[in-house]
Amino acid sequence: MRIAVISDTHFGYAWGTEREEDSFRQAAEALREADADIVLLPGDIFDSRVPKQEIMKKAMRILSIPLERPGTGVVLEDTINKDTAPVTWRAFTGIPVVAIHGTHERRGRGLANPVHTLEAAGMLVHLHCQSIVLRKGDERIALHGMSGVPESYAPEVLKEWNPTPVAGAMNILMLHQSFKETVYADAAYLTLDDMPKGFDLAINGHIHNPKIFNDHSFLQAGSTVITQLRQSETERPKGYFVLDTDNRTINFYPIRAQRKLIYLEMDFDGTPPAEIVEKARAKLEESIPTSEEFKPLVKLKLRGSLSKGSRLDTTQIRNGFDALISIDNELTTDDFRKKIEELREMHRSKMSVDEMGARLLEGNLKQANYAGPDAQRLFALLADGDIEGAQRLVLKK
Ligand SMILES: [Mn+2]
Repeated sequence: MRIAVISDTHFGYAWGTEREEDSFRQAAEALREADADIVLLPGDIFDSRVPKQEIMKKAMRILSIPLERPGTGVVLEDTINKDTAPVTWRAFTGIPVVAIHGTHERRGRGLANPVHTLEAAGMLVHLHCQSIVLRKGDERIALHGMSGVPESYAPEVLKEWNPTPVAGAMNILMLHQSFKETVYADAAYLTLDDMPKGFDLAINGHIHNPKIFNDHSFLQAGSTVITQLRQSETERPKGYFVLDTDNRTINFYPIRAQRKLIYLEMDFDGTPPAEIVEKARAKLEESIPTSEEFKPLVKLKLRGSLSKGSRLDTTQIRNGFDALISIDNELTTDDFRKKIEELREMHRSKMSVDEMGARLLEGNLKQANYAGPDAQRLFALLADGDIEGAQRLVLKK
């Protein structure tokens, strides 16, 4: 059997912007072209838990694509922990779609999320701590799904669910969580070692860059659309995977109709704004490809410092290019840097908060060429909330 894994489609991402079609177009290509008997959607199908009806309508049209394709003879054999009644529908007329919901769709207990709604419409099978067994000829695939839960609950929910592999079937576990091996450790509670034993493959949504771990036993499915302009997103184009159960291979298929992402970083050191604008525009000029079908996405990160007392207007950098440019202005001015240094120095010398405040006030008054009363006394009055006393002191001068 061939099983397509199409994750984190984020329907409705960037709605109302120039990129509002991206999520739909890219998922549609994957669903139209994936050569598969079953489609798996490991969560974040939608970008929000209560999508607008316009988004719902577009998503339902696109998720009808597999149902309208010629059937491949996959039938439902069994369900575990799940009512069989809703699983007899048109979800099995074409290529069956089996989904879990993710972090972006999760709602409180008792509330319906959009993946529940699609299941009620007969468009897919939704799993949460549930399993179904599908059969094609004499080949059986057991799909076990745990939808996204808050990270800190994940180990407990998984333990309590305690899924058991089905004998005589290939067993696939679907999740939508962070794992210590795949993200910064403090955002994750699960490790790859927490995966229950006896499963042939775990498929995880949630993390947007695709990757295969542990000798093909753990698949990080990635997303079909760019939602964060990170450097890691430039490593591979967006796409989907197809698992072939005959030879146990997992292949990646890039989506053609997608924007190029260009990630640029530039460093400056006390540079005047006019020079930064000129250099940044030259850099964009050489980096942005021309004659792309879709306007490229550009992330430009500016680091270091501006010349003293100056300000940078980033629209002067961005204007006139045929690309969607987002500028991260991390430039500091020397004045600002000096302030930070001062605060650090005060912190190092273990000054009390009062002392630090008085010292800062003194510095600021001096900088403003203020020849008023003693800053220490003024600060003491302000710290006590004696505004009138402070006013009197200032006006006495
Ligand atoms: Mn996601």
